Amino acid sequence: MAKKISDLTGDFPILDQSINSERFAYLDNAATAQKPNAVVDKLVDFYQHDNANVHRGVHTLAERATEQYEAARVKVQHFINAADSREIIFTKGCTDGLNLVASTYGSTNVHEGDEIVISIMEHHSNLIPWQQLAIQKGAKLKYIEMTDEGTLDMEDAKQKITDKTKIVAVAHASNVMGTINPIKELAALAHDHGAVFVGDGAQSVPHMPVDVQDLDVDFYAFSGHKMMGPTGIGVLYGKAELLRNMPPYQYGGEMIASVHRDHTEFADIPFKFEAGTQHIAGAIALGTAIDYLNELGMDEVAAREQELVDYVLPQLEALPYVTVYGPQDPKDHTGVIAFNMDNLHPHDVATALDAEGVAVRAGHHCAQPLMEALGVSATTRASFYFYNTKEDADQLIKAIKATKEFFNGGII
Ligand code: C6P
Repeated sequence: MAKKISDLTGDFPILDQSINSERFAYLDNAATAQKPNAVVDKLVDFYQHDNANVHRGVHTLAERATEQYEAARVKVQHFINAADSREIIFTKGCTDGLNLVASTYGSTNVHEGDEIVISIMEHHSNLIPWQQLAIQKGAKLKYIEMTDEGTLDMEDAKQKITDKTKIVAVAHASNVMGTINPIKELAALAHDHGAVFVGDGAQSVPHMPVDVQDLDVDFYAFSGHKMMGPTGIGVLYGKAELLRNMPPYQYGGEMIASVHRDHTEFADIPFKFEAGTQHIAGAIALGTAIDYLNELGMDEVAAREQELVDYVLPQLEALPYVTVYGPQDPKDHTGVIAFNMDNLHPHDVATALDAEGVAVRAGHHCAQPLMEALGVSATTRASFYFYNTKEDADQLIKAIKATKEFFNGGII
């Protein structure tokens, strides 16, 4: 039977505690999501009953572990609607997946004088690999700027993506402003110019239905831990034809067909890109997180977050001493909201909110060029997931007002 968002009672014991003697509102989901019991239990169950290395043994546990690991790959395939499970590569996380593409596809297809196009709102994980590749190859790195509204400037994208472009790499959703980017349009633009499109799905896959075939992205990376899976496991989706033509990322066990004294034949995809023992339990537990999300339904998950943003964003925008960055219209937003309070450093704000039981993140959010474009050095960021409630939103607003009052000597 499908699970209802209104009935998650007991699934997330971590949320059910007081912090600093206050009710706990966990609003740091963009950094990492909390894990339901089902995911934690799966990890324990695997290690207690089925633990073995995969693809290597013929004994019963090895077969059980392999079966579950490969079943997890198929779950991921269906979750993002990839055409083939061999297009799903297990990685350490989103960062690892993006580095994989830059150092394999990138290093063989980008040459001197070529161009790589990213956006100004990229997380460093989807920026530095391309920046370093451009430096190594003598290629040019170009940035698509954003509008005053905090959305991607598509007119600028049309100018920046040209026949010189080899790779376009953009986040599906910003980890700072919550902006949802039109990556289907960007992928089409890239293809019109013979370039490939790399999507950073770290802040989208956990929060909305994603269909990689419909988006027609060539590569798409995301992390398990932001969608309730364990840390240390992630996914890189790549179109089979591209993956097959790429050199391996790392060399070692598991990724070979045969090894000789002077040469090696590599395994077919996905194994060619999974050298060494992988995070087997992590992949299996990520499969459990996907089961959980499927039971809720990704449309429901997205609708719930929309409901929360509809509720909280106008309240934040109405506070005269608060500046919200990014789209003003809740419908252009994921559950990620960045803001600053007048004359207060975001770290002080986050510390004050913590004292009120509200967990948020403060800093540059690994997006320093974006901070520069916004004209700030840091922001406070509240990020919601489907298990958050209107009470959490109320507590955030109340805590912001209390912080203002505290730093203003009692005057709001
Ligand atoms: N953003 C945040 O608090 P890893 O660390 O590999 O799981 O994910 C990297 C990453 C890549 N792209 C985007 C858009 C991201 O948001 C992140 C991770 C976290 O915003 C940690 S810095």
